[in-house]
Amino acid sequence: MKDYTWDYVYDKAVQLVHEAGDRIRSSMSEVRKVETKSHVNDLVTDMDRAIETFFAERVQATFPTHHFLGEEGAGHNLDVSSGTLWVLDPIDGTVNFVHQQSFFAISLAVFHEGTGKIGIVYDVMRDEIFTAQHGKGAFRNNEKLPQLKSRPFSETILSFNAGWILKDRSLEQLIVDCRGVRSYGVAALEMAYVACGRLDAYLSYNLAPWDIAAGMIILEEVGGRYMTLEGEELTLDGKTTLLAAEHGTYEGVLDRMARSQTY
Ligand code: 2AM
Ligand code: CA
Ligand code: CA
Ligand code: CA
Repeated sequence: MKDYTWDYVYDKAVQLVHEAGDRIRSSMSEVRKVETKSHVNDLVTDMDRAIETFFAERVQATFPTHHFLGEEGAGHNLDVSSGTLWVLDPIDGTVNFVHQQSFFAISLAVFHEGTGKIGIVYDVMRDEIFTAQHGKGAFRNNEKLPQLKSRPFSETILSFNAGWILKDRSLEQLIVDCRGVRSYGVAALEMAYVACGRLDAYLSYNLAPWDIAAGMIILEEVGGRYMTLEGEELTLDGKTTLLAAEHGTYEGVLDRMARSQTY
């Protein structure tokens, strides 16, 4: 078994993400094969699968002892807490990829014995990359991101899927009290946006490990918080709700949700 420094693994991971991004950009004009998965709005394309295969093969060739988990089928029974595990969402925001040809991301995380070591979220069409290495800070296009600062709730921008308002009335007070609500439909990038201060909080109800793994590692490095909406720790062993936010906004969101009436 070979030992690698984390700087080496990080450089390789960033290189693979850029290479995958180039592949996607250079075939944007090709017609995609689009299929549905769990329901009509849950899409997958041949590109999602091709990018996952690209990563799986390259990781296996470069780091034969590492494990690999991807949304489109690779290693779904793997455990985050043992060994070194790469967690990939080849295209986060597939609906945006198909309908808008923009606002989608590659999300890649590397865990070692349960600790998040590397997080990368790459906005392919904007060529904007968010990266973090455990204990070494988070970066946007290689520029270090500052620690998050609180702002009055009346000045916050929140992000969540509009459809959830129909299911959870406790979101109403948030909409009344914040400055604005956005809905991007790309969870990994929305977490990165919280980390760089473009958003103050991101809420979601149904996310998988590959949606949130990289964003968690990036947020950690700027002092952001992430928990389930029920206030429990994220475990990365299945579908979860999520509240990712700057500390002050985090409390502000939970207070308002607790005070509001729910069906
Ligand atoms: P995806 O594009 O990789 O599927 C908005 O839909 C966000 O929620 C996206 O980040 C999307 O990731 C994620 N998501 C998780 N589960 C989903 C599902 N079953 N259907 C659609 N989006 C899902
Ligand atoms: Ca998907
Ligand atoms: Ca996703
Ligand atoms: Ca995906």
